[in-house]
Amino acid sequence: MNLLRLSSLDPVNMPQWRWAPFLNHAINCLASLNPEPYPIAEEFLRQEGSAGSKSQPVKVTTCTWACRTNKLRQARAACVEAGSSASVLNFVINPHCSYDLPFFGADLVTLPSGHLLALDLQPAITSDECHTKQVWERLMPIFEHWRVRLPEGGPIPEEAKPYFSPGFIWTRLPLGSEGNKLIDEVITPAFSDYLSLYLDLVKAAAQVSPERAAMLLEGQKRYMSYRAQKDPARAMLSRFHGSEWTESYIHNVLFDL
Ligand code: DBV
Repeated sequence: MNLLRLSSLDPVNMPQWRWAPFLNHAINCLASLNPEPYPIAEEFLRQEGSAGSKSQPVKVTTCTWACRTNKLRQARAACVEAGSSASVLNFVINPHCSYDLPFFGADLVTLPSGHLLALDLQPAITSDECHTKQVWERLMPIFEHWRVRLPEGGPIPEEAKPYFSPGFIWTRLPLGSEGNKLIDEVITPAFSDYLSLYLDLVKAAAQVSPERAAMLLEGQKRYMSYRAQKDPARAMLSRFHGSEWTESYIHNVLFDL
């Protein structure tokens, strides 16, 4: 089996990875937008590491899948497979700032303590309705439909709130059959609905003025620098792959705007 990945569009080959069906679904949906590879250095396309204890090491693999299209600056998936230690899909779509579009954000995280699941269409700016209203009106019915079946994820930091929509799905589920059932019956279709709405918005989006694009870009930069600064995966990735690799991955790949 050849595991070398030469392009960010090559399949992510990680047997046992919990979230493979979600990434595969997203890749299939993005195919209609004519995706090109997104330039990513080889050490970030696939990186091996280890976790666990000296006597019981766990093999860790982190892969990046990414593309760009005429309207999307970057769509990228950070994929972590570490056996019983962790399984993660962090998927963010960053539109070009010349379109009035939110970010698509999904954080699907399995840890020994359970699943942490986040899904949202996140605004670049919250100060103005042109950016949010058209999205939130269509998102809220989808949110209301799915969230009633999920437990609340608990409080999120006050400072993070500007970066979320009112349709933010945020839940914690137990490992095992109860969690798996909710992932199959709720998280899977919710992910699909959020992505499908997002791609409808992308297809319909028309270019904005350079002045408006500059304002959207400022908002996007604020969002990206917040995410890079507060990345909840920093500790985990540093344990798996070292802090130098992790800092470079966070700043130069995951949140590279
Ligand atoms: N989160 C990332 C990236 C990850 C990643 C790039 C490569 O932004 C994984 C992996 N998220 C990740 C991990 C944890 C979380 C937690 C490993 C667990 C950290 C730990 O417990 O050690 C949503 N993700 C979280 C938390 C939130 C989010 C609120 C809990 C943070 C905490 O308790 O401190 N991430 C957040 C969010 C989006 C997102 C809203 C977008 C929808 O991507």
